[in-house]
Amino acid sequence: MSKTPTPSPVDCDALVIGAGFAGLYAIHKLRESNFSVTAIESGGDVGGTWYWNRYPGARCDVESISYSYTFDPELVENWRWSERFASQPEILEYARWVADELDLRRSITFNTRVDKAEYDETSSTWLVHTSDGLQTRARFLISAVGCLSAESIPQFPGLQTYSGEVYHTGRWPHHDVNLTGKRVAVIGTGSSGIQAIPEIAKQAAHLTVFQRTPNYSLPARNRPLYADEHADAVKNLGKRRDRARSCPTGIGIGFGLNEALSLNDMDRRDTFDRYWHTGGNLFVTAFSDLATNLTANHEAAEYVREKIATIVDDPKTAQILTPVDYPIGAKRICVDTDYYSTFNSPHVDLVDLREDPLETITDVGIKTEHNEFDFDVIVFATGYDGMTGPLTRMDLRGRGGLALADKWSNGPTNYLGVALAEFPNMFTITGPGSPSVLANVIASIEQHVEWIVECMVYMRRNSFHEIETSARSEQSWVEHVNAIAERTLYVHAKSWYLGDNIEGKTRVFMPYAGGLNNYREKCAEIATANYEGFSFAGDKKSARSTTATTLASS
Ligand code: N01
Repeated sequence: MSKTPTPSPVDCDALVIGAGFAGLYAIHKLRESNFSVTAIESGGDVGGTWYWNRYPGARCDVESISYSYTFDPELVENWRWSERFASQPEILEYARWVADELDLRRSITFNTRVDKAEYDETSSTWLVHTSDGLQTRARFLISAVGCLSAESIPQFPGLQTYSGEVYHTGRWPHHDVNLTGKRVAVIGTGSSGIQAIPEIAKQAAHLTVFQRTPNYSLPARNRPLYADEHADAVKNLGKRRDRARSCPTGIGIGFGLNEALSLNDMDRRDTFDRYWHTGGNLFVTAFSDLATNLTANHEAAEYVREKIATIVDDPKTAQILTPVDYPIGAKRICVDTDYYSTFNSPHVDLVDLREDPLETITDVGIKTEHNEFDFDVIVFATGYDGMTGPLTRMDLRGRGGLALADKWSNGPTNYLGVALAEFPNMFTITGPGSPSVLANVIASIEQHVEWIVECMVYMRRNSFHEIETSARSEQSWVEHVNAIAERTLYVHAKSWYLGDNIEGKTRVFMPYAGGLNNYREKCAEIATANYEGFSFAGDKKSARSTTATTLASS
């Protein structure tokens, strides 16, 4: 990387922001296609979300065999997962191993943040300013910052006065956190809280959980991964990849064929029983219509509500833990090990913030409307400024100095979730508007990286030096994304998918809910049509300027 303040022409073809799973594959694919690449990573190592999320109990809710790269058979063969659902340390180890196997580290600058990146219209390049005081000029800016890397701690009054230990699940310290014998508070009962609470309860002298919205959680039923499962995954990689690519979830398993109400009560219950006992989040795919039909969804929700009532001893606690006012799966479904039963322990209490709202953090703990609590430790499991936060927290500036945060003040306009008007030569891996978090994110990443690099190869072949989408293409795509979301039950809950968890954030459904398979096809069609909806500039002076007017109707 150059150390001159305004280097010219370019220091690298592509600057990749982030060295998590998206960044690692982007580096590899770009190098394989003979593009020079530099990656900037704020963490001290690769792994992204799995580098930062070290809270007790952190674990993936996608099965490890599916939560793996598929682009290289040798990687599949030579890495052996130990459990059905991998723990954070093992996933981090996997990311490190991949980085070493593919010799990726030499392209990455660690412990460095991208503070600002500005598009230089005269040279069609990005000038990227990093926290080490350096500047790098790149033809392409590729964001691989993930959807859930901008942690959020709500600005509770008194937060600064608290004298005890404070942790956020998404920024858990790298040193051992000893909770033994301590009075611990956990605020938040999303996926992170639900995983952390049973583990924290094992250590703490007393644990108090502050819950605003109860969540539906399904048992993981984690277990060792058997040798024959690994062998099968290696042997059938091609078939698995084809299946994953042709289904909405990106894991090769689609929704059940039957509609929930087409079965009688007993058969429907048998099906739910089967999924419940198998474990994992596929419960919400048991029937074809659980994500779209409120009546069908009600049956699944009732089933889980009954389970909560049977697991939790105290009826009042069970009632507080039971979600009643939104459909199952409308917020991201949680997967747990012993979550509900943890509340049967005498040293674990639950505070219902809907009945007893949190008023302030005090110097020694938390004050609610009706109670005061002293704590040695407060754990914020309060989530993230999802999807847009990781991008808007950097000072990204497109044409004419347009700030991304301003462009997105009314929601994240985008084309295909991968490109933005006024931000030429910039690609967003798993950006808002793409399936990302609604599918197996590794499959989403692979599809995006391959599409982006193919597009760059196309540009090189045609001597184009600039690609940009248009406001019309964005509008057409965003309308399409919204229309699909409206047909689902996602819009029936308050969630980070809609930005509800961040004060002042415009409420827009951000991911693409039409399925990774359909999305993949759409992206491929657009590429085949010479990148319909994009315009190019370059030596051949044959820039196309087309719009994606057909998308909304397709
Ligand atoms: O965050 P969340 P998360 N006062 O936003 C509460 C992925 N993930 O870190 O629901 C009081 O889901 C908030 O309450 P409410 C996964 O995609 C995956 O848990 O807004 N409470 C909620 O209970 C997941 O969806 C894995 O009413 C407040 C909690 O904090 C995503 O990350 C593991 C509050 C936040 O829940 C985010 O999960 C972990 C306030 N002011 C995460 N503000 C796996 O793979 C927020 N809350 C398993």
